[in-house]
Amino acid sequence: MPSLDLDRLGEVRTNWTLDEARALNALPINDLLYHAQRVHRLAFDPNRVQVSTLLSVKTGACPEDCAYCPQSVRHDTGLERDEVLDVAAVVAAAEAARAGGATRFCMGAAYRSPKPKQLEQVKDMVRAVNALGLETCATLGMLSPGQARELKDAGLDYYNHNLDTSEAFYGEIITTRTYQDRLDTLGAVRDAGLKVCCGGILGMGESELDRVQLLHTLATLPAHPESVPINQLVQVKGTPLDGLPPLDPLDLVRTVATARLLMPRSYVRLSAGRTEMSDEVQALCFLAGANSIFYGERLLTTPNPGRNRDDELFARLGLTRETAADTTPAA
Ligand code: SAM
Ligand code: DTB
Ligand code: SF4
Repeated sequence: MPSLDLDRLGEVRTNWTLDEARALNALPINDLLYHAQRVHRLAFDPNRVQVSTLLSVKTGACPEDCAYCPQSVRHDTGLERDEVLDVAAVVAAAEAARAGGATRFCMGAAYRSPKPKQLEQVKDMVRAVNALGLETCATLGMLSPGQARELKDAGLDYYNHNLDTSEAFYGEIITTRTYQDRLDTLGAVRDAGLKVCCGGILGMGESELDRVQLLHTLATLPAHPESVPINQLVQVKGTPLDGLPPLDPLDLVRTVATARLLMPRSYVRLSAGRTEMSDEVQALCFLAGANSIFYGERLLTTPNPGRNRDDELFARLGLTRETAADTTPAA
């Protein structure tokens, strides 16, 4: 075990060694949670949580073979293929999200990478959602540097593109694009001046080392992603990963805490999979430094705890939602 300088935790570093990351993840849970919560408090209000709402603007028939995903054309999940939504439908959903209290609206499309016409459609959506005073995020698959710049120019705030797992385990999950393709998209997004939202999925049969390697890769990018979604696999019938043994909830908590320690100023989002989590597990994740969730009835194609359920949870835990005033820079 390398010597870990626990007093230095809280500094933003991109030179973590894998051994340091492994040692953090392996701390006794009380030490891990103590340091994660201590570090969380250096940069954030510990009782405030940012909330985003998702909308699938183009669902299903995706050519990629991601083993977890209900939208892949390779898996028979019974999901209807939908045409791209029109701007009016997107605006209506964004208005409902804003009225419900979300500060960011994330538009997802089941693309390998957007075609020029598809990018124009999303740019129109971004302009319309921005005009409502919401932050915007999009997740459309791989982007070229030029496409990333076009989205930035249209006013997009964040781009979500996940590494999903470690480079070593990645080949077990996706064969139709490489880890390097993902890193290249992340580089294009960063260079365009967009904020980066990048994380992964737990519970796909990966090892603890895979989880730590994923976090280590994220934390040693040239700059930390502003937002790090930690998804728990939502098992969907018809996908190859359906029926895997469930993730140990304490492994989820450890991953959140290690993400908090490695990327002290990033938002760590407790993302997919919350319908399967108890209030107590979610409370431990917030203690471990998670400070963002998806809010609303649906993720992209699968259910999410509804707003009422989450309002009850927040009341039970004494948490409050970030408001637009928290996220809008003072003029
Ligand atoms: N097609 C684009 C892409 O993959 O980049 C954007 C949409 S894709 C659905 C966005 C992310 O959702 C994936 O990278 C994956 O991390 C997550 N995701 C998809 N299906 C999931 C599932 N069943 N459980 C948990 N996360 C999932
Ligand atoms: C992320 O990391 N998780 C979200 C968002 N980014 C796009 C998506 C979760 C999708 C869960 C499966 C579904 O609803 O289709
Ligand atoms: Fe397609 Fe994205 Fe699903 Fe992979 S995760 S199959 S790229 S929609």
